[in-house]
Amino acid sequence: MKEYIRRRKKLFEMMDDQSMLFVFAGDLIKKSADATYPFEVNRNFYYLTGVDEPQAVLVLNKLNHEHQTWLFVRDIDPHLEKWNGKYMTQAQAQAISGIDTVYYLSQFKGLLQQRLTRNTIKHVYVDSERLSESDIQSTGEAFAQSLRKQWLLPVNNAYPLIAGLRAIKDELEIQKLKAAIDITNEAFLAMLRNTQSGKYEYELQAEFEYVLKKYNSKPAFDMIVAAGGRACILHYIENDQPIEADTLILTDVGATQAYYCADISRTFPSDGQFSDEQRTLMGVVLEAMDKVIEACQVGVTMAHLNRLVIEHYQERLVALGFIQAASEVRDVYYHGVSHMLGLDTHDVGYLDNAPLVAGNVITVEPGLYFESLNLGIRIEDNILITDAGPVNLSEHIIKTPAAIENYMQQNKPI
Ligand SMILES: [Mn+2]
Repeated sequence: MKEYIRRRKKLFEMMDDQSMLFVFAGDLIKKSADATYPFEVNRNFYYLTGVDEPQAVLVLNKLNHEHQTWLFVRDIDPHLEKWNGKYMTQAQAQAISGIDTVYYLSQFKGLLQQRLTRNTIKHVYVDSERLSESDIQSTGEAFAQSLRKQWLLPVNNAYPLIAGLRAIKDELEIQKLKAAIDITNEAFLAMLRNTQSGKYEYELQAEFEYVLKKYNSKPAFDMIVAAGGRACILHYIENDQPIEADTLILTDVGATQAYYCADISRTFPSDGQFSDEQRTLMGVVLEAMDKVIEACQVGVTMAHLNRLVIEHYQERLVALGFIQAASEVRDVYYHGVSHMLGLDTHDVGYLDNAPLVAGNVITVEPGLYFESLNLGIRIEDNILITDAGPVNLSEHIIKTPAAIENYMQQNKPI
């Protein structure tokens, strides 16, 4: 709760005086007939409140340099509660978010009108990431429009301000990320123990998801279990093919903890043993990885990190004879090496060519994809940037051929 208060305070400090800022939790989305998709809270809203409740609205008021915070939650509907479960009460919302003034949504329009007619508000910020689809306004853009038209107010986008804050993780966020990574590790090992050629890719997926469910965790994204040449498709998520003998299996997986996402890739052999060629290429990727992680220092850009991978591949792959010319690297490595990580797997807050700062958490995920050799390798760790250098949050998840072979030999499927 203290963290949410601290985050809102930082946001207040970025707002102009005589302004209001709106962030919407978002709403349930219809699936079919009377079914909806599971609710996914706007992560900006969650970041600022800790509240995970459809239709809720956060309003920051900055008036004469004073900070006033409002939170709106759904009016209790005893009939719908019998069907869909209890709504969050004002007291619960208060306890989670640390916001003293919690209203019901039915009071939203009246309070807004009251405040705006006093003519003291000069600026409005609206988070355009996800605006409410509820009956406050038919769409969020309509809400912003009505503020412009009806009240002649300049409306700024709050999204970049919040994204900027989210880019720098606080202690609680690091804890959640570590917890997500630990669950991912356990679930990854469950996959390893159950790996055998002849099985289907989705059988490994089932092992992974079973462990997540035991922790009441959810996958951070559609997981990838790609054996053989299918690993060359970067976002292969069908996972529906049988695993061939003596092939590599590329897995790109992540658990969540309170919405914080792990994003881990590991590559391992279908029958517990790497071939010489597979081992050599694994080595090339792991060397790239070490170079990049070492370079994860304050002030460095992601573009620079990616150049390190490409230069390493140019040198090593030519020397080893896997490619003839340095220019061919782009045929076997065709994605970036890093992205931000946090409440979203591809997290917000990184501006192109911006230098990394302390508190950023990024992935390091070099890969190599040789369709001609029927294999793809990706290895991915999650790195915290600090003033004292990189901290590899997923260092304990085994990744070298020796460690993986050892584990698989000692934990063969029954
Ligand atoms: Mn990733």
